Amino acid sequence: MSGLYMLDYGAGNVRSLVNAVNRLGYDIKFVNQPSDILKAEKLIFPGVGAFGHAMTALKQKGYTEPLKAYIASGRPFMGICVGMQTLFEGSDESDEPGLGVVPGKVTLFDKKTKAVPHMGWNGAQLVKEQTQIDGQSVDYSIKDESVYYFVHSFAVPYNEKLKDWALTTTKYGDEMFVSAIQKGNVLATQFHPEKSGYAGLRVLQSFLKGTGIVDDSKILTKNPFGLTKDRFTKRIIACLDVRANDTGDLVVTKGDQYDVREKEGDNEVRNLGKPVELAKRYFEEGADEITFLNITSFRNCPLGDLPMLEVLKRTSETVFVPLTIGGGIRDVTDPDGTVHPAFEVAGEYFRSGADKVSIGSDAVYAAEKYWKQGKDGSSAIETIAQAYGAQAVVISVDPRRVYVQDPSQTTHHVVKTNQRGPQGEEYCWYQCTVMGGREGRDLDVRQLVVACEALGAGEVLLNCMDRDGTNSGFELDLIRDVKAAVSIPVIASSGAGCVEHFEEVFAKTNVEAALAAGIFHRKEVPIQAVKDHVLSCGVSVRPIDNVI
Ligand code: 1PR
Repeated sequence: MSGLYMLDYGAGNVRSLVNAVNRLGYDIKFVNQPSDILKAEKLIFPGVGAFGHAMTALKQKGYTEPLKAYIASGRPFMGICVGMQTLFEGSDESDEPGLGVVPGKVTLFDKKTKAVPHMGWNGAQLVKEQTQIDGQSVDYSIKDESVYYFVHSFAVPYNEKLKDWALTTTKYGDEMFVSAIQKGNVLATQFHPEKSGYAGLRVLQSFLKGTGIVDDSKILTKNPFGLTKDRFTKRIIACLDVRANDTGDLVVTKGDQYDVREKEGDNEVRNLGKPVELAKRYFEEGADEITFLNITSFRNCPLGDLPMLEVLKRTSETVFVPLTIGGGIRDVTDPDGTVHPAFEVAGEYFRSGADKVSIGSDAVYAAEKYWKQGKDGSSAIETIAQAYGAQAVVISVDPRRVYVQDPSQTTHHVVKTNQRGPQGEEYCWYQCTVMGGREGRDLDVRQLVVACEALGAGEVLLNCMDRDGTNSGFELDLIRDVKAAVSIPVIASSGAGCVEHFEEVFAKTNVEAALAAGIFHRKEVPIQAVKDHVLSCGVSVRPIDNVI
């Protein structure tokens, strides 16, 4: 197919979609000017970031009218995420009007009843059925038994007026929203097919292979009430700490309480494999997300030479679940003195295939500043979230316990801990560190996460230095405390040693995801075993799927 085009307005990770389309055996061209839209035979619009930003960008590039004309012409159109939302009349996220192709307005999820953004894997209940098969199948290979990757804070609540448009509905906590629409030549999904593993690739393939046009007269609609269940799953994440070893090769390493050198022999950096290969293996084995942490990012490196850019580019060719990159997301100065703001650094990563960036040290500095002087819009968290959306900004927390005999001995937020201190202390506060744990700061984790949520972060990756690499289980006191302090999703990290630790963290805290490194790298516990075990304990997880 020579007329397949993608409408990109430069707001994020479209590389993954291009890679997914290529993986399915198709070439796709970018729309570079308004006339390209009118030339297209099939058009995909993957919106990323904020609704207002998307609509303004369409307007500035002169795409709005050609896009409406294209859709009205009856040629196949597929919108993804914000690319679906822009089809509506407007959004609570912005005063900019939408394209108005579909009636209704996009609204914000209720944060009081659940973590927002809705970030993770959830079902898509089909509410349309075809009475007769010919040409394009109405369901575009979306299956009731599959789950798909969502990441959004705004959605379109289902109502009767959308009956003709709603293809699937999804329940998140107490709210039911339209998760895919379809009518005639228009298909759009709130979820990301290019990030939804093989289940998502099948949806994309169905659009690419088929006519992209459905005869609406042959469709039966179903009432979604009672049919749509909340099938939001807990995520299992594989984390790859990456650095150069002593001979300069980029390797996946893993520390014990952040010390990544072998304890015996030549004290080499522990080498547990190659980043791109390991990421691919974890994707095939069922990881719901992959996180790369560049753990020596505090060393200066020119922006263009960042070794992780290449790792991401290659990984995103074969891995179709969300990719997070951390380490060095801050203002960077090249040897020639050129300063690249964190926002630009993050942009490079998004264009290379990252879906989220994770900010460690810089988040601590931003929180310290926030508590002194409030928000001024200049932090990396704020600037990146503003352009790419809160869901693209994770904060990576590297805390360690500081024991006190009595809460009155510190001004910091104290937790009664199950892990008594060396002098039998029953209390501790969790101290934030920077530069991979090398420096402790006068800031506790609660101060950090509250400030970062206020600045616009969309997720917390919660490590614990005392647990890292110990295989002794997750730091439950810390996790519960952070969950109680924020409404954004939290990933529990550090200490996983066996499948029961995942059962425990999901049973005893309400975290959205659990991450592990060492046990996966050393092949001690397969991802499948983790999923099988927690599923047998009643925890919903994404089924492992490895064929298109
Ligand atoms: O400060 O924004 O440049 O980010 C640096 C990033 O690198 C931070 O996210 C920080 O956590 C990470 N980092 C720095 N030094 C180390 C180190 O290990 N020496 N790794 C490091 C942190 C911890 C986890 C680990 C879990 C699970 N690694 O990510 O994967 O603890 O491990 P386990 O399952 O084996 O227990 P910036």
